[in-house]
Amino acid sequence: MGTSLANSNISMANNLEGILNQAIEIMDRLGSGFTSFREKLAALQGRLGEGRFHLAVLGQFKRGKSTLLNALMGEPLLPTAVVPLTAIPTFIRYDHSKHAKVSFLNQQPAQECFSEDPQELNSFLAKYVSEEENPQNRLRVAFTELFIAADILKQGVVLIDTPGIGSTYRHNTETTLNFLQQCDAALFLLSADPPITEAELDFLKEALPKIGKIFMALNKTDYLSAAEKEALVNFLRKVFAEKLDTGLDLSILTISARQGLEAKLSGDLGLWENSGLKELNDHLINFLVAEKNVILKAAVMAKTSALLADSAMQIGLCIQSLELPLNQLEERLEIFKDKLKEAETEKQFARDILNGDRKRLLELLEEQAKDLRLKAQAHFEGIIQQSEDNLGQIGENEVRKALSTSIPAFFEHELAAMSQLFDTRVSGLLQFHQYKANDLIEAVRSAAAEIFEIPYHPGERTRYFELNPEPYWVTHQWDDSLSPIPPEWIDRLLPRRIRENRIHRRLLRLIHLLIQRNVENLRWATLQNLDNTFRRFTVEFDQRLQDTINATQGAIKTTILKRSEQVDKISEEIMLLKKSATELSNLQDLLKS
Ligand SMILES: Nc1nc2c(ncn2[C@@H]2O[C@H](COP(=O)(O)OP(=O)(O)O)[C@@H](O)[C@H]2O)c(=O)[nH]1
Ligand SMILES: [Mg+2]
Repeated sequence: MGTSLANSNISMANNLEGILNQAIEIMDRLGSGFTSFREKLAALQGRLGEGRFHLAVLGQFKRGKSTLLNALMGEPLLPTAVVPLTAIPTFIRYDHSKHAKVSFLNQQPAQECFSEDPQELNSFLAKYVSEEENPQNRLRVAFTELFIAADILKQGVVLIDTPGIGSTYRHNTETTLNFLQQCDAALFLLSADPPITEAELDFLKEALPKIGKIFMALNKTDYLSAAEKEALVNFLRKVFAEKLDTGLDLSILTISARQGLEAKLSGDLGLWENSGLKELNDHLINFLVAEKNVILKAAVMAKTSALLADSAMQIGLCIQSLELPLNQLEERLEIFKDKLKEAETEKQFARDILNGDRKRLLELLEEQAKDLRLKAQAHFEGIIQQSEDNLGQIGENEVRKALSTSIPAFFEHELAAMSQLFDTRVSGLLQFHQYKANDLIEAVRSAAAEIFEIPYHPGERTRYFELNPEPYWVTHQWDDSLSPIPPEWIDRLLPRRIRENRIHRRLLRLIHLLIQRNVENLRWATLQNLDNTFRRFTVEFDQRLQDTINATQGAIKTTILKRSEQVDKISEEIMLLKKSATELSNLQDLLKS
């Protein structure tokens, strides 16, 4: 056995992946007491590999979004030149086997199509996403996915073909906005025909404050001269500067998605560059992904560092347990157990406060639901009133139609407001509880360090708990089942005033029913969300505390068992532990540099 502890024979890696690899190797060597560290380090390794980046492509119908995405993938997989169903996004993800998948709003199982032929996948998707083949989304599609091993997706980029903005239904815009908030960046596509519309400007006004990063590209420049391109870009810049008074980056890439796709299909590098897609691809994607990776790396690094510190402490404990006289060791173990009992009481106390907070949030939810019922009542009664004013009488079917179109818009908006309110409240609360939880865990660790006289490394204090790691598409089905009905025969026989009263009462009952159902939908969804979040938090906290306790107690107990072994075996063990401790501390230094 070598004795030079300082010159560890491991060649030090200088990147995070390398540090993680070596740390895992060290844990492997240390054996059974360190498997939980090994698992966590391996999980971090996995996370580093799959940090996804969500880029949404936005723009009005026919700007060339699907063509552009096809060009970036290098194959005509997405249907183009179709009237799109504006409520359905397509997520494009990396996968070795090329296929498309359709998920539905109801419980119906997802449909998949595996094929190497782009045309086949294209036709499969067209069946679900085009107005022609799936009028008014009769098939109840929620979203579609495309899986392909395209280079651009390799680094974890997820491309999203979004519903066209500025469409007939206002609530689609709302849905898009809610969704965008969780994307990493957006590419807004314009084209010459006409360069920009009111609807697009309105959308941008609302979207800009919500999206972290937005890039502009002018598409279909293949039929423009250089002078025309320049004039258009200048015009757009001027419009943006005037109408969108934000600190918007006004650079606008000029591209031709059609040429880009041609170039990819024929392998014509010159055309690829000319089409502007090379620049878009390289600059936008590489730059953004690099930036995201920096953030992800920082988070993984902080967690790695905390794990290394934890394992170093555990090694210290193992060494102490081998070196201290047995009776002293057992005495200290008893003292530590008392500390753990205190921690258990503290934990219970924290749990009670958490439950109280949860209960108050649920009460708030009930209040919100009550207010929403009243608000909805006023809103929809207003619609009846307006219709009566316009027609001079009650047109039952007109009112039903008006209600049916305004329901999704109204509730989509309320859903966004409600989510925002609860997100803010929940994250504020959990931040506080996170802080308490960290304190408690640190108390256990520092008690262990003190009692067993080992160096104390404070653990990571940043947030462990993360809300919403993936953007989700809001796929609520609002109940607007209001098909026109024939008036009841009896209505016709009644005098006008009585007839109108009957219809009025019928409409009020209908409103009442619809409000009950839709508010209940919303209340239920929020309740589930709250419950899940709190449950996850509690489970995660318990796990961390238990891990900390197990690490400490477990290390000592397993080491005590080893003390019955022969003296030279014990000293070999101590040697291994000390060597590993040095290696870990070197890795720590590397992480910090
Ligand atoms: N000339 C020209 N036409 C394009 C270009 N990109 C898309 N188009 C055409 O514009 C139409 C709409 O494209 P599509 O990708 O379906 O637009 P989307 O509705 O925004 O997804 C199709 O007929 C495309 O062929 C381009 O760069 N140049
Ligand atoms: Mg499209």
